[in-house]
Amino acid sequence: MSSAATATSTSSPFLAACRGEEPEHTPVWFMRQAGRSLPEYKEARAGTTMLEACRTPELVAEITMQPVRRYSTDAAIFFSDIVVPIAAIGVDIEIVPGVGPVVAEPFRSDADAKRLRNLDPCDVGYVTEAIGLLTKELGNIPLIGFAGAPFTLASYLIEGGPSRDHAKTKALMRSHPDVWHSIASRLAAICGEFLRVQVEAGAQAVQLFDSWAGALSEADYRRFALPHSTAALAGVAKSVPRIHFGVGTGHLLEAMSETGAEVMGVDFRIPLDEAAARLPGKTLQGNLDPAAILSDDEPLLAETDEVLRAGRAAKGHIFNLGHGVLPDSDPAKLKLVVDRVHEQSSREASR
Ligand code: 1CP
Repeated sequence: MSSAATATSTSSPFLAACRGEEPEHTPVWFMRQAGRSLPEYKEARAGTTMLEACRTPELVAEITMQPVRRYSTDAAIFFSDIVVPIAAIGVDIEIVPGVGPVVAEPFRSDADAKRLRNLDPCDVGYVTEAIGLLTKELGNIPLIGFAGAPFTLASYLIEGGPSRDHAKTKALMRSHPDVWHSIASRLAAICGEFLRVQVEAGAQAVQLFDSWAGALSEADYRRFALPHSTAALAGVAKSVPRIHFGVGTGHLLEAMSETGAEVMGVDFRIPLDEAAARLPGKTLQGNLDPAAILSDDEPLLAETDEVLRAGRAAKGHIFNLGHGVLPDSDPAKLKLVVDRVHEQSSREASR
């Protein structure tokens, strides 16, 4: 690591909290802060498909910077998508506006599993290039790289697109566990490599999104998802802090933290003090209900304060939403939350 990178990491509240150290204020960033609700994002993206945008380094850098400039968040999240590495190895997958990822030929068999070849860093040279641009522009603000976890990615590949019940995925796991493990272990290798590429280019933390793992029972999670998520995160073990997050995963917190992630993301359904009691010594990230951003200022600020209060039970707390920013969110409300978190937690620290 260069001396510049070392100096950056020692002065970042986000990285201090990841390590369970006392930051000067509670760090805050928002999942899906880039894009979606920002008018400057819509302007920058106009006329470019999502995947084209992800392959254009200058545009990626610009969109990644937009929320940092507007909100003064303590971290940036790299503008990309969980399907980028899958498309990069030649799988025919598109991001359809208003729908999400759609796969031309859904995965069903062992022959399909073999379509998942290893990712070569050259396949995603635009990622390395974009992160190079960003580390210059971000200065003291750390960049979070990310990947989708094998279960969540496999669900898109097997269902063919977004799914509410993940029924085909669950049927394949049960009926053909060998095919399942073949698909998921190949995805783990791809995710691990994708995370490594981002870290080598300059990302100072990573987040593994297992957005849909909450659809599994704990027993199924342990059998079908945990080993593959653990393998994906092992790709960057000991180099940077690793955050792990899923939606509706209250019943899986302990199991998900067995992946070895240093930071556990908690969705809005579980109070942070309850999560802290179940995960002693872990830094927690979360967990304001994204819908709270759509409410009036008074209830929004009261809920923000409550998340800060509950977060004090954890070894370290990174303020975030309990899932991604909703598209109708008013950027002014997100700014209000960032300012409140900084103000309240600096006051607390100076007491
Ligand atoms: O802040 C950011 O927006 C950063 C970039 C980012 C991230 C972290 C995008 C851009 N996508 C993601 C991760 C992602 N993508 C996840 C994990 C996080 C989560 O749970 O929200 C998932 C599940 C996806 C898959 C995906 N991509 C969906 C969800 C579909 C479903 O199953 O319901 C959608 C709608 C996309 C497209 C997408 N990704 C990102 C953007 C800005 C968009 C919209 C594309 C557009 O504007 O056309």
